[in-house]
Amino acid sequence: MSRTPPPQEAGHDARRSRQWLAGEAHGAGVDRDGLLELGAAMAALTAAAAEREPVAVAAAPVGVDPGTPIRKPLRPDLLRPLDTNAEMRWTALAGQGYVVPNDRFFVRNHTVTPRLDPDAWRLRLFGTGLRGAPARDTPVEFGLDDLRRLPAEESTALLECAGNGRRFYTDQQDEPAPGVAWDLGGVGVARWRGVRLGTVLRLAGLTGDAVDVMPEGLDPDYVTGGRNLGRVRRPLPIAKALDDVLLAYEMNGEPLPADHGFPVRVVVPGWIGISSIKWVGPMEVSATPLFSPWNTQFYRMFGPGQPAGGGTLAVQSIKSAFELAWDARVTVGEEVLLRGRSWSGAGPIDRVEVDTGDGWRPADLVAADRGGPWQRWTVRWRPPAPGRWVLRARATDVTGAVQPDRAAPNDLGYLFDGVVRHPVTAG
Ligand SMILES: Nc1nc2c(c(=O)[nH]1)N[C@H]1C(S)=C(S)[C@@H](COP(=O)(O)O)O[C@H]1N2
Ligand SMILES: [Mo]
Repeated sequence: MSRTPPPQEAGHDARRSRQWLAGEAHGAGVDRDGLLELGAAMAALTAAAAEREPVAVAAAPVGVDPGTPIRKPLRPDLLRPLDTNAEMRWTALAGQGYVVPNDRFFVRNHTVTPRLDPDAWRLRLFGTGLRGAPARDTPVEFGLDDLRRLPAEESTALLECAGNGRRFYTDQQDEPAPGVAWDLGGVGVARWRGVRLGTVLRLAGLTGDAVDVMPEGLDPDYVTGGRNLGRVRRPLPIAKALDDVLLAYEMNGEPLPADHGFPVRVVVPGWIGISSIKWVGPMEVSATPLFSPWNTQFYRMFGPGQPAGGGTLAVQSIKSAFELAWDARVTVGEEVLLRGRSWSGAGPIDRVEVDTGDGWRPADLVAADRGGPWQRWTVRWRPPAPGRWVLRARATDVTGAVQPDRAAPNDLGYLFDGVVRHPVTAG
């Protein structure tokens, strides 16, 4: 659990954007002229439309079984399927400990979970940010055993999709946003074990000139809106890559499950889920800024109040959720112990307040969780009368950020942080 403030990507991104616009950047699948022609607004619309379309899966490379979208059983009491994804049901956390067990951890797949042979698997580093600038087809390689021989580290980190809570832009604010209509279940905390990305980068010959690292997934190419955007990949600034990023091969004490990136994934604490590339294979380390559709077209902040060309998206927003069914039934006059969790990408949670209909009052924070990536809390409530009640929880993090009543919208519906109104019925 890192308490140092996460490196801010804004300055880096501004530089990266200038270079991109000046044509100084490269990157397969980044059609700069195409995107520039469209302009920021059009790019957002295209992305929006694309996200609504069913996913087309490109033909898998010979010898690779494209697999099914999600491999683990989707128990209806634990997970809710959403297209190629599945979100955790918050009731599935009731009575659980700090981490989310693997059987109920949310899955976000752009295409499908691939079947990879761990013996044949290699991490392949290349690019101008490494000594001798190895080419893509003559990379510095690490096998799974090589990584396991390096010093192992454990990190309890939160993973959350940038679109988590998106449905509340529609349901609470009447500001519909395209894309997967996540409730609040696109989030989880796990105990990850692996090797620091920084350790591997240095062994691979990292130079002082490196500015970006781009891990690339081995799942099938992402095809949307009639265009093949290539493999899922997103550049990571070198400062974050050398900070607290892990190449994980275990999740909650088990080998990384297939759906969560077996044999190895990237884990980028505090940052939007797309940074944490699963099934990582090739990894470009570059002395010039890198681009992909996942930091130019998707996972960027478009809309009013955002800079032309879109704003940076890196650190997750602040949220709270009750470990309770939507429209749960409670008994009039009988005390219930309401449980929930709050989290923020900017740092640990300092304070949580709950409103059960008669004003805000402090929730009791679970002491053992203080300083961690999320915070469990409880509040006692005796429903005073039959009928429909609305429960609300709002958190404050260590930076002083508080959940607002209304989230500031953006075209692609990322980073919802508003207070969610959770209905229950007392009878
Ligand atoms: N290779 C690859 N990595 C990926 C994705 C993907 O589709 N392919 N999805 C990303 C997104 S958008 C999120 S939110 C997280 C989800 O991780 P999980 O499925 O383990 O919960 O993985 C990220 N890494
Ligand atoms: Mo995501």
